[in-house]
Amino acid sequence: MRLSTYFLPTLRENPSEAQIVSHRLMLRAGMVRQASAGIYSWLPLGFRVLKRIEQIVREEQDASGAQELLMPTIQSADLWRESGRYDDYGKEMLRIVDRHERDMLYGPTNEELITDIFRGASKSWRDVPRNLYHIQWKFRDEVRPRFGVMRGREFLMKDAYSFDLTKEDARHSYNKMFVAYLRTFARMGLKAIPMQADTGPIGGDLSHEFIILADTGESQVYCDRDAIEFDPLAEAVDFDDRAGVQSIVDRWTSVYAATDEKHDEAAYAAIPEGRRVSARGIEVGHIFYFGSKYSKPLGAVLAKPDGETVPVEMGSYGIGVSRLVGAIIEASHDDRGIVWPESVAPFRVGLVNLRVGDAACSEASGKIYSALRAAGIEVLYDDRDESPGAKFATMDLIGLPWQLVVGPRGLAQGLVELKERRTGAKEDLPIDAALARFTAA
Ligand code: 5CA
Repeated sequence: MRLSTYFLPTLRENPSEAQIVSHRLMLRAGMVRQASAGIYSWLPLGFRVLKRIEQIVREEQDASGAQELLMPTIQSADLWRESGRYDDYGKEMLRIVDRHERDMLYGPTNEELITDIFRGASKSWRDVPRNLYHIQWKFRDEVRPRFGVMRGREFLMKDAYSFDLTKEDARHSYNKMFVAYLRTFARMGLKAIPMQADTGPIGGDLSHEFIILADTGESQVYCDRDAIEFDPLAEAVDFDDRAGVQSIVDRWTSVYAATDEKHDEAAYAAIPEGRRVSARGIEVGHIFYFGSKYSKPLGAVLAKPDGETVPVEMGSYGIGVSRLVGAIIEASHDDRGIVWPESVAPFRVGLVNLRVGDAACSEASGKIYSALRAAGIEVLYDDRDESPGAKFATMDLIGLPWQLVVGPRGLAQGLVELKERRTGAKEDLPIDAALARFTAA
């Protein structure tokens, strides 16, 4: 992509409405634009990041055995009347009346709709286990939408729903999501800690929030420092191995970690003092086991092998896909801007032509640009006629992992500069060697 033609409305000044760094940087880097309170348009740069995050979420859901489908954003109120949540959900639900005076709503979550889909198609123990998920926009009319995409009214969520015959099977489904979540967040460069949590309007009695520690987080959380040290990607996971999956969950849950609502002072005090962490946290995912809370009222039952029918055992599992964009920035930025982990970066390389009027610089830059593109490397080429200072500032602000700088002085010796955004480390390299850093297998 050539920056001269790219829609990247960056801002020099800090927007006054943004209170936290991720919101400031997302606005300054031209990633999003507010459409109305808590509702955002995703501009090209932000949309790229959102798609990359979504793809990691999808890959890990699929690897765990979940199956993707797509449910609508608009739902009928009747289903929510069946479960009893239509009145309970209160003002957070956006209620809509269609032209035939039918009550509709913009989905804040999908337990009812997925249970309706399942009950129509599944009748016996042979039809489970299933885990169905989608990645779809939600609407919650939050009283105080704030912090940009972190607490929006419209936001993108991955929500999965598991269906099982027995409590033990349902527990395995829960455990699989638990482990898939650990892997998902680790792949984004985040340290997300599973913490015992309250279940709120979703319900149930077993629940974990996945929390990343950040000063700007909205939740107060407590944990043992050991919880921060595990590496979920250190070993491969066989999701069909019940005992293996359970042992991973056990390892995490044996270490104290809880949100404010579930905090246990005595258990916390028992942690050696040097390992106690009391911090602010951002909730990036939340998983629930709620048994038959929805299947009972909605009549989603399964016939057991002996013919007896029982309500299906369910859990639901959410990830805040759009919130993650902000959360990753909270976890990874510096004074000059965003520092994207490679796995979610909107482009891998920023190519900077320092002197656009110079024939040699433009020719060399053009060649590098073509070579990178031919190798399938995503590159944003700054071919604008701007000062070097402005170009460096833009690249640092938008935070691409690598910058390749082509200037007249280096080029006279056949060299370009490769800079790593995270460390600031710079290296002068012959063009071929610089290209080989990205194209070598
Ligand atoms: N049905 C369940 C699980 S699928 C559910 O809705 N869970 S939730 O309410 O905890 O939401 C799941 C995730 O969505 C949260 O962990 C959070 O990361 C994200 N989320 C929730 N509310 C917002 C919001 N207002 N703005 C951005 N992300 C949000």
